[in-house]
Amino acid sequence: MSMEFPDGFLWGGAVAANQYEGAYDVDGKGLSIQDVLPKGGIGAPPTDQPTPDNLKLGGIDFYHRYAEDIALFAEMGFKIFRFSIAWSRIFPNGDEAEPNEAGLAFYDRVLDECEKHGIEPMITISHYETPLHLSKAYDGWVNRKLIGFYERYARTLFERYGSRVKYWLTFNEINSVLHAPLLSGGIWTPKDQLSEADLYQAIHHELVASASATRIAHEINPDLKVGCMIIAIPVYPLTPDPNDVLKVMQTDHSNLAFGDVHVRGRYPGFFLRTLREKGIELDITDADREMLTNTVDFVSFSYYMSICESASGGERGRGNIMGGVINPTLPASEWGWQIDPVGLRIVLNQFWDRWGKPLFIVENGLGARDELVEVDGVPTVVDDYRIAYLRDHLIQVREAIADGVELWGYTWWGPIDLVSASTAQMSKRYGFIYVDRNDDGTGTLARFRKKSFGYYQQLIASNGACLDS
Ligand code: BGP
Repeated sequence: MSMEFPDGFLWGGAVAANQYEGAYDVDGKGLSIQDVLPKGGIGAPPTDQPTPDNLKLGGIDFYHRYAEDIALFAEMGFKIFRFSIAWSRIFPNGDEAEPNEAGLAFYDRVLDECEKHGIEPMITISHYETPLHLSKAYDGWVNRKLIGFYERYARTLFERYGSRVKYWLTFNEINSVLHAPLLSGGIWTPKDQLSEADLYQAIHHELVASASATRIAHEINPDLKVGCMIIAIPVYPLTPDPNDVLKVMQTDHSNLAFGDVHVRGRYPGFFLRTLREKGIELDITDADREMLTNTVDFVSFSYYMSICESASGGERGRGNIMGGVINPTLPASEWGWQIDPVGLRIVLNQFWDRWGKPLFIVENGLGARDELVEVDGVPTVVDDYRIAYLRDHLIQVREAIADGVELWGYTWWGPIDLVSASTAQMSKRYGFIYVDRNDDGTGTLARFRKKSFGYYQQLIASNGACLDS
């Protein structure tokens, strides 16, 4: 059965400032937490200063090559381009009263290029790049003051770009703070020393800030569409044992709580139970409660994999931020992320059934090693594996649309190769565009179209119809 993607479906790609802009200290930019991660990966403790082995400092130099790169996105036919703003370009320390004009001007130039090519922008306000000063001096989102700094930053962006940018995301993968407190919550206290009370307080502050940004956006321009952004990860029981199913429900709850608050404007009962059982009394003011009622216009999410859960343990996967028990029925990428196209249809239905809000897939993709070869004298990558991944997932997306899910668009993660968030490698590539940069930092930064470039171009041009050919 073939079912169409809706007219106006927003096809495109997604990136994050800290993984591709480079120019980490240019035009008044302050340091972000990303700049001091050793080698740029997550897991190891941060260092005092940026070190040259951190590939994120140079990224793929989008800061200077944005016009060329956006032209390549336009050649693929992008309708939308999701990018994040580096908070520390706008407020270098995060707690200044006035923004850095040179930083704001850079994103004006990016938006000019998008407009030139008729590409709709989507901005992530905070994507794993808390200004370092906010992290070190305030312990990031543990501190209530972060709400005010974030509000000032968000207001600055809405006022400056609100007439040109309709789609906004408040925090990238907000539920990841449970697993990666520094990356996601800018929390400087090492994870093993962080109390659960402080972690949950930080979560509360982020949720209030997210709702506040939604309120400010709508006040400045009621047509703006503000969404939350969560990691979508279907959880399957390892066996039909009801205890495994219960474990699935509990894991689901800890992920879905974030969407629940954004959509319903209050904490779900199961979340309050968790706090009670942990003996945590959150500092929630009446004004906070009121603020949370500013709910989102849509729900966006990243989707890379599913996991299993079991009440009696089981072998846990490696490489993904959420952990989870390995599913014996699924293949995995070289980095251990289990590939599950049907899972995408399942979460689309789950979210639509649960929240009844329009959905947006803002990340999906395959990290793989690529080999640059010459075909007819032109350097390229024959990435049939990436094409298969894309096609298999979009077939399931189309099924979900046929199931009745309202879906606004799909942005592939990393349409141009960039530095991996979790491992800081260049060699974990997602792009339709190859970038000549290696894990040791060498390379010319030249861009080459991969085979998947042409495939995505056809997909967009046919509004998904070429999935059948
Ligand atoms: C998501 C992040 C992205 C991104 C992607 C792929 O969790 O929002 O920033 O990088 O995962 O992950 P990685 O780069 O680690 O392969």
